[in-house]
Amino acid sequence: MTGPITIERAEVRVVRLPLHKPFVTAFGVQATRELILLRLDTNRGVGWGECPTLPEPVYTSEFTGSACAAIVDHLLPRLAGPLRHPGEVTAALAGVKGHRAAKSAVEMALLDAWLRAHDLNLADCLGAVRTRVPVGVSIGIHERIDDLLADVAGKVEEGYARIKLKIKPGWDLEPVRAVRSAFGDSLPLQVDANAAYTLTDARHLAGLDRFGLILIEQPLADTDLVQHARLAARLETPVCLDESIRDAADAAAAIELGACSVVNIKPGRVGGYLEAKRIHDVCRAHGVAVWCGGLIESGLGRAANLALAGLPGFVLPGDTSPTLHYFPFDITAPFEMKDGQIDIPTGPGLGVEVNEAALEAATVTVRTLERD
Ligand code: NPG
Repeated sequence: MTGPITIERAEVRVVRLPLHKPFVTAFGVQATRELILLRLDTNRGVGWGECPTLPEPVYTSEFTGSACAAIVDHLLPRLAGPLRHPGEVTAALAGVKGHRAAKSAVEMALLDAWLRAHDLNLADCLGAVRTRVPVGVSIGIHERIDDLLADVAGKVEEGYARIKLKIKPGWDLEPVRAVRSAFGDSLPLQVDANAAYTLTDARHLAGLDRFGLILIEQPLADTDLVQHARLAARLETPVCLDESIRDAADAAAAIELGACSVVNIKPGRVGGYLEAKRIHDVCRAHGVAVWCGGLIESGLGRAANLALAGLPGFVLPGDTSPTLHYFPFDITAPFEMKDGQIDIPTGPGLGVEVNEAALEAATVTVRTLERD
């Protein structure tokens, strides 16, 4: 079915998924995972989007409340007319500054509806070159080294293709040293600082060089591109940027400055899957490795992230662990990891279906908007 796509009804739903255990990072403790799910009913059928903000503006400036308001008051009103293709969403929303996670949810829902109407799959549409992707896992900050080692042992046993340790000042060299000495040098290992250091910590961070890490992710503040370039020149460990990269222009600037040699791409952080692909393209053209990050998405976001991770420049395992690693239940069917890999969904659109009973069980609030 071809022809323009028009939004007829929108449902903005805040859901809360329980976590098996709190997720601890340098920016705080998440005891549950609150997400915004967006259902768009269009003249071409239904599409689902996910906005992976946190309840507070501690990872980026967005949060649940700001994203709901952005979607309802500023983004959907700009999409009242017909669109020929979801690729037109970026231009239609360009007048709204920032609010990238909110924009990503809207674009994702329109992509899902449009792809389903054309019986196309997201991975094929983005240009994926593989049918399955290697999967890494992110391990939060622990209070005790023994607990960390037990956690890592479980993940190694499950067969993850790489382990990422969250670090912060006071929890960095020692946990990495302990993991290396317990699991050996061949364990694919990287660390994520979530912007917790400053350039004055350069000498301390160089202490990580002897552990043969794949990379150190976002050691300094998101706006510190020049400082990251200085740090990168002083470390052997490759510097990867996450929070600093909001779009393809940021990626180009970071590469030009020598601020990173690896980029973590999270569609929810950069305004959607199409901008994520543009960042991939810029990095690939410059020989800069990328990998797919995670924001503890539900199965909807995870399915779309797996599709993105199938692109050729994604040469490192992503934070795409099966959602049941985090949640006792999910709103889509669970993903299965085999030999450290997950199959990219192949169905139309995002390739997964929403389980209505699970969705209702997780729902905190729903706001419905009808076209006048
Ligand atoms: O598997 O999705 C995952 C978690 C990966 O560690 C991860 N994400 O800082 O990168 C991060 C962190 C995060 C999670 C950030 C939730 C914000 C919200």
